[in-house]
Amino acid sequence: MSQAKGQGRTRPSNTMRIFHSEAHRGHAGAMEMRYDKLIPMCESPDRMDTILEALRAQGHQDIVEASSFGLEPVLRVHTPSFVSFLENCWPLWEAEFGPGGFATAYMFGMRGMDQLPNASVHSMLSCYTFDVCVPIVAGTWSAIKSAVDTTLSAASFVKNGGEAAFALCRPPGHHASSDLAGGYCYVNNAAVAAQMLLDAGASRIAILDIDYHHGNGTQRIFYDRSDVLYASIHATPEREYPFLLGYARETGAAAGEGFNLNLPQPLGTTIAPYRAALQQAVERVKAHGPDVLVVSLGVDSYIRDPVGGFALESEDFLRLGADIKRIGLPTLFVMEGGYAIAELGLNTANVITGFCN
Ligand code: SP5
Ligand code: ZN
Repeated sequence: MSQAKGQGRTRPSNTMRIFHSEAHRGHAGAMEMRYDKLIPMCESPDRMDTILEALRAQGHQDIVEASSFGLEPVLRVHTPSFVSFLENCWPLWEAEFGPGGFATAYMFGMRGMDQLPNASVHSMLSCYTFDVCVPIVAGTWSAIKSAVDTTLSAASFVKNGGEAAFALCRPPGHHASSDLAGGYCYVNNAAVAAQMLLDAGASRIAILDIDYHHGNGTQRIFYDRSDVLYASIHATPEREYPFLLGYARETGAAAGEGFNLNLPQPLGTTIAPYRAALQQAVERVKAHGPDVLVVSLGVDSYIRDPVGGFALESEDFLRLGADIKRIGLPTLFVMEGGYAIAELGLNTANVITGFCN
Protein backbone atom coordinates (compact mmCIF):
# COMPACT_ATOMS: atom_id res chain seq x y z
CA MET A 1 0.00 0.00 0.00
CA SER A 2 1.69 3.25 -1.11
CA GLN A 3 -0.41 6.02 0.44
CA ALA A 4 -2.64 4.50 3.12
CA LYS A 5 -5.93 6.33 3.02
CA GLY A 6 -7.22 7.90 6.17
CA GLN A 7 -3.94 7.47 7.93
CA GLY A 8 -3.09 10.02 10.64
CA ARG A 9 -0.61 12.55 9.26
CA THR A 10 0.99 13.72 12.47
CA ARG A 11 2.69 11.70 15.13
CA PRO A 12 0.49 11.07 18.17
CA SER A 13 0.84 13.80 20.80
CA ASN A 14 -0.27 11.56 23.63
CA THR A 15 1.20 8.11 23.94
CA MET A 16 -0.60 4.87 24.26
CA ARG A 17 1.12 1.91 25.88
CA ILE A 18 0.52 -1.21 23.84
CA PHE A 19 0.78 -4.70 25.34
CA HIS A 20 1.38 -7.83 23.32
CA SER A 21 2.54 -11.43 23.54
CA GLU A 22 3.84 -13.75 20.84
CA ALA A 23 2.21 -16.81 22.43
CA HIS A 24 -0.97 -16.27 20.41
CA ARG A 25 0.75 -17.72 17.36
CA GLY A 26 0.12 -21.38 18.14
CA HIS A 27 -3.63 -20.84 17.94
CA ALA A 28 -3.76 -21.46 14.20
CA GLY A 29 -4.47 -23.86 11.42
CA ALA A 30 -8.07 -24.78 12.17
CA MET A 31 -11.14 -24.41 9.97
CA GLU A 32 -14.50 -22.82 10.70
CA MET A 33 -18.00 -23.38 9.30
CA ARG A 34 -19.37 -20.39 7.38
CA TYR A 35 -22.94 -21.49 6.85
CA ASP A 36 -22.57 -24.26 4.23
CA LYS A 37 -18.82 -23.97 3.72
CA LEU A 38 -15.78 -25.09 5.65
CA ILE A 39 -13.21 -22.27 5.40
CA PRO A 40 -9.83 -21.44 7.01
CA MET A 41 -10.39 -19.51 10.22
CA CYS A 42 -10.68 -15.74 9.76
CA GLU A 43 -9.32 -15.19 13.25
CA SER A 44 -5.67 -15.90 12.35
CA PRO A 45 -2.19 -15.00 13.68
CA ASP A 46 -1.45 -12.62 10.80
CA ARG A 47 -4.10 -10.30 12.28
CA MET A 48 -1.66 -9.37 15.04
CA ASP A 49 1.27 -8.89 12.64
CA THR A 50 -0.57 -6.44 10.43
CA ILE A 51 -1.92 -4.47 13.40
CA LEU A 52 1.54 -4.18 15.00
CA GLU A 53 3.03 -3.06 11.69
CA ALA A 54 0.38 -0.36 11.21
CA LEU A 55 0.69 0.86 14.81
CA ARG A 56 4.45 1.29 14.36
CA ALA A 57 3.93 2.99 11.00
CA GLN A 58 1.66 5.54 12.70
CA GLY A 59 4.27 6.27 15.37
CA HIS A 60 3.05 4.11 18.24
CA GLN A 61 6.34 2.76 19.56
CA ASP A 62 5.52 2.04 23.19
CA ILE A 63 4.94 -1.68 22.70
CA VAL A 64 5.78 -3.96 25.63
CA GLU A 65 5.61 -7.68 26.38
CA ALA A 66 2.78 -8.88 28.63
CA SER A 67 3.52 -10.38 32.04
CA SER A 68 1.87 -13.42 33.58
CA PHE A 69 -1.02 -13.18 36.05
CA GLY A 70 -1.93 -16.84 36.53
CA LEU A 71 -5.47 -18.19 36.47
CA GLU A 72 -6.87 -16.60 39.61
CA PRO A 73 -8.27 -13.49 37.82
CA VAL A 74 -9.75 -15.73 35.11
CA LEU A 75 -11.55 -17.78 37.76
CA ARG A 76 -13.23 -14.60 39.07
CA VAL A 77 -15.27 -14.62 35.84
CA HIS A 78 -15.19 -18.18 34.48
CA THR A 79 -16.13 -21.45 36.20
CA PRO A 80 -13.39 -23.91 37.23
CA SER A 81 -14.89 -26.71 35.11
CA PHE A 82 -14.94 -24.46 32.02
CA VAL A 83 -11.33 -23.35 32.52
CA SER A 84 -10.21 -26.92 33.04
CA PHE A 85 -12.05 -27.89 29.84
CA LEU A 86 -10.10 -25.22 27.91
CA GLU A 87 -6.84 -26.53 29.34
CA ASN A 88 -7.50 -30.25 28.84
CA CYS A 89 -9.55 -30.34 25.66
CA TRP A 90 -6.68 -30.64 23.18
CA PRO A 91 -4.76 -33.43 25.01
CA LEU A 92 -8.01 -35.43 25.31
CA TRP A 93 -8.86 -34.88 21.65
CA GLU A 94 -5.32 -35.75 20.53
CA ALA A 95 -5.44 -38.99 22.54
CA GLU A 96 -8.48 -39.99 20.49
CA PHE A 97 -7.63 -38.65 17.03
CA GLY A 98 -3.86 -38.11 17.02
CA PRO A 99 -1.93 -34.91 16.20
CA GLY A 100 -3.07 -32.37 13.61
CA GLY A 101 -6.67 -31.45 13.06
CA PHE A 102 -8.72 -29.54 15.61
CA ALA A 103 -11.21 -30.22 18.38
CA THR A 104 -14.77 -29.05 17.75
CA ALA A 105 -18.23 -29.94 19.06
CA TYR A 106 -20.35 -32.49 17.25
CA MET A 107 -23.55 -31.54 19.05
CA PHE A 108 -24.67 -28.71 21.30
CA GLY A 109 -26.40 -28.44 24.66
CA MET A 110 -30.02 -29.50 24.92
CA ARG A 111 -32.02 -26.66 26.42
CA GLY A 112 -34.21 -27.63 29.36
CA MET A 113 -32.68 -31.09 29.69
CA ASP A 114 -30.52 -32.12 32.60
CA GLN A 115 -27.24 -32.22 30.67
CA LEU A 116 -24.08 -33.29 32.44
CA PRO A 117 -20.59 -33.40 30.94
CA ASN A 118 -18.44 -36.48 31.67
CA ALA A 119 -14.88 -37.61 30.99
CA SER A 120 -15.53 -37.70 27.23
CA VAL A 121 -14.08 -34.72 25.40
CA HIS A 122 -17.18 -34.67 23.19
CA SER A 123 -19.48 -34.13 26.17
CA MET A 124 -17.26 -31.23 27.26
CA LEU A 125 -17.21 -29.63 23.82
CA SER A 126 -21.00 -29.95 23.66
CA CYS A 127 -21.43 -28.46 27.11
CA TYR A 128 -18.88 -25.63 26.96
CA THR A 129 -19.09 -24.31 23.38
CA PHE A 130 -22.08 -22.81 21.59
CA ASP A 131 -21.07 -22.66 17.94
CA VAL A 132 -18.77 -24.01 15.20
CA CYS A 133 -16.29 -21.10 15.41
CA VAL A 134 -14.18 -22.13 18.43
CA PRO A 135 -11.84 -24.86 17.27
CA ILE A 136 -9.15 -25.96 19.71
CA VAL A 137 -5.64 -26.93 18.57
CA ALA A 138 -2.38 -27.70 20.39
CA GLY A 139 -1.50 -24.00 20.84
CA THR A 140 -4.95 -22.73 21.78
CA TRP A 141 -4.62 -22.90 25.55
CA SER A 142 -1.29 -21.01 25.54
CA ALA A 143 -2.83 -18.39 23.27
CA ILE A 144 -5.86 -18.01 25.54
CA LYS A 145 -3.59 -17.47 28.55
CA SER A 146 -1.44 -14.98 26.61
CA ALA A 147 -4.51 -12.99 25.58
CA VAL A 148 -5.78 -12.64 29.12
CA ASP A 149 -2.26 -11.86 30.40
CA THR A 150 -1.92 -9.18 27.73
CA THR A 151 -5.24 -7.66 28.78
CA LEU A 152 -4.42 -7.82 32.49
CA SER A 153 -1.01 -6.23 31.84
CA ALA A 154 -2.73 -3.36 30.04
CA ALA A 155 -5.38 -3.12 32.77
CA SER A 156 -2.67 -2.93 35.46
CA PHE A 157 -0.98 -0.10 33.59
CA VAL A 158 -4.23 1.90 33.67
CA LYS A 159 -4.92 0.88 37.28
CA ASN A 160 -1.49 2.27 38.24
CA GLY A 161 -2.26 5.65 36.75
CA GLY A 162 -1.59 5.18 33.04
CA GLU A 163 -3.92 7.27 30.91
CA ALA A 164 -4.58 4.67 28.24
CA ALA A 165 -3.45 1.22 27.17
CA PHE A 166 -4.16 -1.13 24.31
CA ALA A 167 -4.23 -4.91 24.81
CA LEU A 168 -3.33 -6.29 21.40
CA CYS A 169 -4.54 -9.81 22.10
CA ARG A 170 -5.96 -12.85 20.38
CA PRO A 171 -8.06 -14.89 20.60
CA PRO A 172 -10.75 -12.27 21.27
CA GLY A 173 -13.21 -12.58 24.16
CA HIS A 174 -16.55 -10.80 24.02
CA HIS A 175 -18.67 -13.79 22.90
CA ALA A 176 -17.44 -15.96 25.80
CA SER A 177 -19.47 -16.15 29.02
CA SER A 178 -18.60 -17.77 32.35
CA ASP A 179 -18.87 -21.31 30.96
CA LEU A 180 -19.39 -21.03 27.19
CA ALA A 181 -16.93 -20.42 24.35
CA GLY A 182 -18.09 -19.27 20.90
CA GLY A 183 -17.48 -16.85 18.04
CA TYR A 184 -13.64 -17.19 18.11
CA CYS A 185 -13.78 -16.39 21.87
CA TYR A 186 -12.72 -18.64 24.78
CA VAL A 187 -11.90 -16.46 27.80
CA ASN A 188 -13.57 -13.05 28.02
CA ASN A 189 -10.47 -10.85 28.23
CA ALA A 190 -12.38 -7.57 28.74
CA ALA A 191 -14.60 -9.05 31.46
CA VAL A 192 -11.63 -10.53 33.35
CA ALA A 193 -9.90 -7.13 33.20
CA ALA A 194 -13.03 -5.30 34.39
CA GLN A 195 -13.37 -7.67 37.33
CA MET A 196 -9.68 -7.32 38.19
CA LEU A 197 -10.04 -3.52 38.24
CA LEU A 198 -13.03 -3.82 40.59
CA ASP A 199 -11.13 -6.24 42.82
CA ALA A 200 -8.27 -3.72 42.91
CA GLY A 201 -10.57 -1.02 44.25
CA ALA A 202 -12.49 0.51 41.35
CA SER A 203 -16.14 1.27 42.16
CA ARG A 204 -17.59 1.21 38.67
CA ILE A 205 -16.45 0.11 35.21
CA ALA A 206 -18.02 0.79 31.83
CA ILE A 207 -17.49 -1.55 28.90
CA LEU A 208 -18.11 0.07 25.52
CA ASP A 209 -18.27 -2.64 22.86
CA ILE A 210 -17.77 -1.35 19.31
CA ASP A 211 -17.14 -4.73 17.67
CA TYR A 212 -19.55 -5.33 14.77
CA HIS A 213 -21.07 -8.26 16.67
CA HIS A 214 -23.03 -8.17 19.90
CA GLY A 215 -20.85 -9.20 22.85
CA ASN A 216 -23.30 -11.73 24.21
CA GLY A 217 -20.72 -13.15 26.62
CA THR A 218 -19.83 -9.82 28.23
CA GLN A 219 -23.53 -8.92 28.46
CA ARG A 220 -24.30 -12.23 30.19
CA ILE A 221 -21.42 -11.97 32.68
CA PHE A 222 -22.52 -8.57 34.01
CA TYR A 223 -26.26 -8.72 33.25
CA ASP A 224 -27.40 -8.84 36.89
CA ARG A 225 -24.90 -6.28 38.15
CA SER A 226 -24.86 -2.50 38.48
CA ASP A 227 -21.10 -2.07 38.98
CA VAL A 228 -20.30 -2.84 35.34
CA LEU A 229 -22.21 -1.03 32.60
CA TYR A 230 -22.25 -2.82 29.26
CA ALA A 231 -23.03 -0.68 26.19
CA SER A 232 -22.81 -2.14 22.70
CA ILE A 233 -23.28 -1.00 19.11
CA HIS A 234 -23.68 -3.97 16.77
CA ALA A 235 -25.54 -5.46 13.83
CA THR A 236 -29.16 -6.33 14.57
CA PRO A 237 -29.67 -9.94 15.71
CA GLU A 238 -32.41 -10.27 13.12
CA ARG A 239 -29.73 -10.21 10.45
CA GLU A 240 -26.46 -11.14 12.10
CA TYR A 241 -24.62 -13.41 14.48
CA PRO A 242 -25.19 -14.14 17.38
CA PHE A 243 -28.78 -14.02 16.07
CA LEU A 244 -30.46 -14.81 19.43
CA LEU A 245 -29.19 -11.88 21.48
CA GLY A 246 -28.38 -8.18 21.22
CA TYR A 247 -31.91 -6.75 21.06
CA ALA A 248 -32.56 -3.28 22.50
CA ARG A 249 -35.05 -4.82 24.96
CA GLU A 250 -32.14 -6.47 26.85
CA THR A 251 -31.63 -3.80 29.52
CA GLY A 252 -30.26 -5.85 32.43
CA ALA A 253 -31.91 -7.80 35.26
CA ALA A 254 -32.31 -7.53 39.03
CA ALA A 255 -29.69 -5.09 40.40
CA GLY A 256 -28.37 -4.78 36.85
CA GLU A 257 -31.62 -3.39 35.41
CA GLY A 258 -30.69 -0.32 33.36
CA PHE A 259 -26.99 -1.25 33.22
CA ASN A 260 -27.09 -2.97 29.83
CA LEU A 261 -27.51 -0.87 26.70
CA ASN A 262 -27.85 -2.52 23.30
CA LEU A 263 -27.92 -0.27 20.24
CA PRO A 264 -28.52 -2.67 17.32
CA GLN A 265 -28.05 -1.16 13.84
CA PRO A 266 -29.16 -2.29 10.38
CA LEU A 267 -26.78 -3.91 7.90
CA GLY A 268 -25.07 -1.29 5.73
CA THR A 269 -24.74 1.22 8.59
CA THR A 270 -22.41 4.12 7.69
CA ILE A 271 -20.41 6.46 9.95
CA ALA A 272 -23.13 9.12 10.51
CA PRO A 273 -25.77 6.84 12.10
CA TYR A 274 -22.96 4.88 13.74
CA ARG A 275 -21.66 8.00 15.50
CA ALA A 276 -25.20 8.95 16.54
CA ALA A 277 -25.48 5.56 18.26
CA LEU A 278 -22.01 6.00 19.75
CA GLN A 279 -23.08 9.35 21.18
CA GLN A 280 -26.01 7.63 22.93
CA ALA A 281 -23.66 5.02 24.37
CA VAL A 282 -21.21 7.74 25.46
CA GLU A 283 -23.92 9.65 27.34
CA ARG A 284 -24.86 6.46 29.20
CA VAL A 285 -21.20 5.72 29.96
CA LYS A 286 -20.69 9.24 31.39
CA ALA A 287 -23.82 8.96 33.54
CA HIS A 288 -22.42 5.73 34.99
CA GLY A 289 -19.35 7.56 36.28
CA PRO A 290 -16.86 4.72 35.81
CA ASP A 291 -13.28 4.73 37.15
CA VAL A 292 -12.09 3.09 33.94
CA LEU A 293 -13.54 2.75 30.46
CA VAL A 294 -12.91 -0.62 28.82
CA VAL A 295 -13.35 -0.54 25.04
CA SER A 296 -14.00 -3.86 23.34
CA LEU A 297 -12.37 -2.81 20.09
CA GLY A 298 -13.51 -4.63 16.98
CA VAL A 299 -13.01 -3.11 13.55
CA ASP A 300 -15.19 -5.66 11.74
CA SER A 301 -17.60 -2.76 11.14
CA TYR A 302 -15.31 -1.92 8.18
CA ILE A 303 -17.08 -1.95 4.80
CA ARG A 304 -14.94 -4.70 3.29
CA ASP A 305 -14.78 -6.96 6.35
CA PRO A 306 -15.49 -10.56 5.25
CA VAL A 307 -17.35 -11.31 8.48
CA GLY A 308 -19.12 -7.97 8.93
CA GLY A 309 -21.92 -6.10 7.17
CA PHE A 310 -21.56 -2.41 8.13
CA ALA A 311 -20.08 0.26 5.85
CA LEU A 312 -17.43 2.14 7.86
CA GLU A 313 -14.43 3.42 5.88
CA SER A 314 -10.81 3.45 7.09
CA GLU A 315 -10.78 7.19 7.90
CA ASP A 316 -13.97 6.79 9.96
CA PHE A 317 -11.99 4.86 12.57
CA LEU A 318 -9.95 8.01 13.33
CA ARG A 319 -13.20 9.73 14.31
CA LEU A 320 -14.29 6.83 16.52
CA GLY A 321 -10.98 7.05 18.37
CA ALA A 322 -11.40 10.82 18.80
CA ASP A 323 -15.00 10.38 20.01
CA ILE A 324 -13.80 7.89 22.63
CA LYS A 325 -10.97 10.18 23.74
CA ARG A 326 -13.49 12.98 24.34
CA ILE A 327 -15.23 10.86 27.01
CA GLY A 328 -12.22 11.83 29.11
CA LEU A 329 -11.70 8.63 31.10
CA PRO A 330 -8.74 6.34 31.78
CA THR A 331 -9.20 3.91 28.91
CA LEU A 332 -8.29 0.30 28.28
CA PHE A 333 -8.68 -0.86 24.68
CA VAL A 334 -9.03 -4.63 24.28
CA MET A 335 -8.77 -6.14 20.79
CA GLU A 336 -11.80 -8.11 19.63
CA GLY A 337 -12.70 -8.70 15.94
CA GLY A 338 -11.67 -7.37 12.53
CA TYR A 339 -10.88 -9.69 9.62
CA ALA A 340 -10.29 -7.61 6.47
CA ILE A 341 -6.62 -8.49 6.62
CA ALA A 342 -5.49 -5.91 4.00
CA GLU A 343 -6.91 -2.96 5.99
CA LEU A 344 -7.15 -4.44 9.50
CA GLY A 345 -3.89 -2.84 10.62
CA LEU A 346 -4.77 0.59 9.27
CA ASN A 347 -8.30 0.52 10.71
CA THR A 348 -7.15 -0.56 14.16
CA ALA A 349 -4.23 1.89 14.26
CA ASN A 350 -6.57 4.66 13.12
CA VAL A 351 -8.73 4.17 16.23
CA ILE A 352 -5.63 4.42 18.42
CA THR A 353 -4.24 7.42 16.52
CA GLY A 354 -7.64 9.13 16.58
CA PHE A 355 -7.67 8.65 20.35
CA CYS A 356 -4.12 9.94 20.85
CA ASN A 357 -4.15 13.04 18.62
C1 SP5 B 1 -14.95 -11.67 17.92
C2 SP5 B 1 -15.78 -11.77 16.68
O1 SP5 B 1 -15.80 -10.82 15.88
N1 SP5 B 1 -16.41 -12.93 16.45
C3 SP5 B 1 -17.23 -13.09 15.30
C4 SP5 B 1 -17.74 -14.49 15.14
C5 SP5 B 1 -18.64 -14.53 13.95
N2 SP5 B 1 -18.84 -15.85 13.48
C6 SP5 B 1 -20.02 -16.06 12.69
C7 SP5 B 1 -19.99 -15.32 11.42
C8 SP5 B 1 -21.31 -15.30 10.69
C9 SP5 B 1 -20.98 -14.77 9.34
N3 SP5 B 1 -21.81 -13.75 8.83
C10 SP5 B 1 -21.34 -13.48 7.49
C11 SP5 B 1 -21.71 -12.14 6.99
C12 SP5 B 1 -21.09 -11.95 5.60
N4 SP5 B 1 -21.16 -10.59 5.17
ZN1 ZN C 1 -16.98 -9.21 15.72
